Amino acid sequence: MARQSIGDQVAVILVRAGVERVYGIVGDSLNPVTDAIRRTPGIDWVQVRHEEAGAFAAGAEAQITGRLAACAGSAGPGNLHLINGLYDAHRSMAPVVAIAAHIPGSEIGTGYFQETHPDRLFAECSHYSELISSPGQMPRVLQTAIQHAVGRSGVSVVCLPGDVAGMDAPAGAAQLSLVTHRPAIRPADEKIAELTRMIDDAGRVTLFCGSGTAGAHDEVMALAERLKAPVAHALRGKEWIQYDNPFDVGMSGLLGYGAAYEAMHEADVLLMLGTDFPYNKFLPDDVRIAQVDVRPEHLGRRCRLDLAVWGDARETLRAVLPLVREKPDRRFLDRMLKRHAEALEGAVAAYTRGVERHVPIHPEYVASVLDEEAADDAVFTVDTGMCNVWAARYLSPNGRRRVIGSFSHGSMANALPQAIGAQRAAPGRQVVAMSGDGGLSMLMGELLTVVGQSLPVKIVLFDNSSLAMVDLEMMVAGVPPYGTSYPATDYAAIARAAGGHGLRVEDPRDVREALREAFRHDGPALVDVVTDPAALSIPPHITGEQLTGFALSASKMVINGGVGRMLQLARSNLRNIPRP
Ligand SMILES: Cc1ncc(C[n+]2csc(CCOP(=O)(O)OP(=O)(O)O)c2C)c(N)n1
Ligand SMILES: [Mg+2]
Repeated sequence: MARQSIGDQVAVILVRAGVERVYGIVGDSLNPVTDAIRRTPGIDWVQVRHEEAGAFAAGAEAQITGRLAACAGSAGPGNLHLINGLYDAHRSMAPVVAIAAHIPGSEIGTGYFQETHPDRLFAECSHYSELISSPGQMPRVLQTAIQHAVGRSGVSVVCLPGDVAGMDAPAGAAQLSLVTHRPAIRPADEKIAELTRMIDDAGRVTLFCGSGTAGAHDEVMALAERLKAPVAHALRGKEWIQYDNPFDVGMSGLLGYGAAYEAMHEADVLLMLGTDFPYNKFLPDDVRIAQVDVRPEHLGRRCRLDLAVWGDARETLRAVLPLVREKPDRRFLDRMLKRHAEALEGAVAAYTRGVERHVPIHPEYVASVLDEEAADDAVFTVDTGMCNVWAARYLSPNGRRRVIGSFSHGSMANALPQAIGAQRAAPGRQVVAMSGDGGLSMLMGELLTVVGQSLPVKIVLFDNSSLAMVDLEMMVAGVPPYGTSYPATDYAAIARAAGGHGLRVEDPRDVREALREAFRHDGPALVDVVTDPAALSIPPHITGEQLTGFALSASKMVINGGVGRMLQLARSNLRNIPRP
């Protein structure tokens, strides 16, 4: 057999782990790895303009496919740039392995050119971060990294000095058996029995669902039907739970809407399913709570629990469903469904009047038209900032669409690089980046990646010439907006100059046709919609005490706004309530 270097072995093992591409930027310490990728069938190099974008892209790919994805950076600054994207992937529980190339092993600890300590640097945003200092550590360290990323759903980092990457690998060592999928976790029988008892003993039960209910739509609906339970969700649960849901009472949290808060507070038992929802101010403290999570370390870290259940949401519900007694009384559910519909009617009446004529263009109008025009299986990537609000309120999930954002890490500039990863992973799918102008300009070099690689990503830019989310925070905190505005910029012209299709929209009557044109266009397109920076109404009853500190998260206030097509769903659910 021909000589295999450590770099070759990295490429071969990544292929065996199901990795099809590595996002990054080359550099001398990384050359043995990139050269191996060039020569190894089944794996490609995807060149980006900023390593952070490569990490975001890998995280998005993993979230779309559910499989391991990879990124890489060269020694020192090259891999340092990965860090923010890796944080995001890690906190989104996306399995990603990062190859952080390192200075020559003999120079570590001498203050050498580009020296950092990547194994330390990445410790906080990974399950596993190790330095390979001798060829004998391969392939076990890479295998361990892969299995941490896959098994614990998150990031692993392998720090590989360039000289070691070029050394001969132990013969035949790449022939190893790898774990590439996580098994289902079913709680112990005693826990299932306890959960069943707790539910049976309760009059009113509400379910609160997070991203851990991915793939459990049927089971959640079956349990809600059996218990006549309102079903609330967190932002990350929305795409899995809100559609085809006769029990929907909306979303909890800062961007929440509907009757989620009431349903969770007026229940006897709250069942939290696969959610690590961070804002404990929105959780009740006088209701019995059971929490089901695949990560035991998540259990009870947001609120006091009466029952902690370690397991997958789907497996747990499958085990509990045949055991729990049916509850015939649907009065609580019906009351919450009515409350929900009323709340949505109120929001629509207050916020969407005349938006189709409003200049500057109302962002909520753009989001509602986007929801109508986008494909039924579109992937939306959503920038942190006001786009989160528009996506939460206006994108209608259907079980086939996906919505990816930086929902746990909360980083700006995620949408465009995540769109690159989503489009690479799903070349035939419509991928739409909902970008803020602050977010887009932060990693704007990736426009060149999209154009250069002819990725047909559609960027819908909410161009309000401001960091509007922060404007809002300052307003709520009672301080004057400062450092939040940008000069008007024609991003459509920039997109055209980069070689893409660029459309600038200033008249609301042109929004729909511009989106249609972008979707018809067989290649990358940017629709630069000039939107109103002051689009949000602060609820009038915000008071002094609620406005201190990190005001929005410290209060139970939700940001008000329209609610898109959710109103129709709520109205049709009301029609399902049996007449007395
Ligand atoms: C990397 C990073 N820097 C700063 C912030 C703080 N921050 C949160 S949202 C936001 C404004 C985003 O502006 P833009 O992308 O234009 O969206 P808008 O809110 O205006 O719609 C800022 C500065 C952050 N979350 N991430
Ligand atoms: Mg903005």
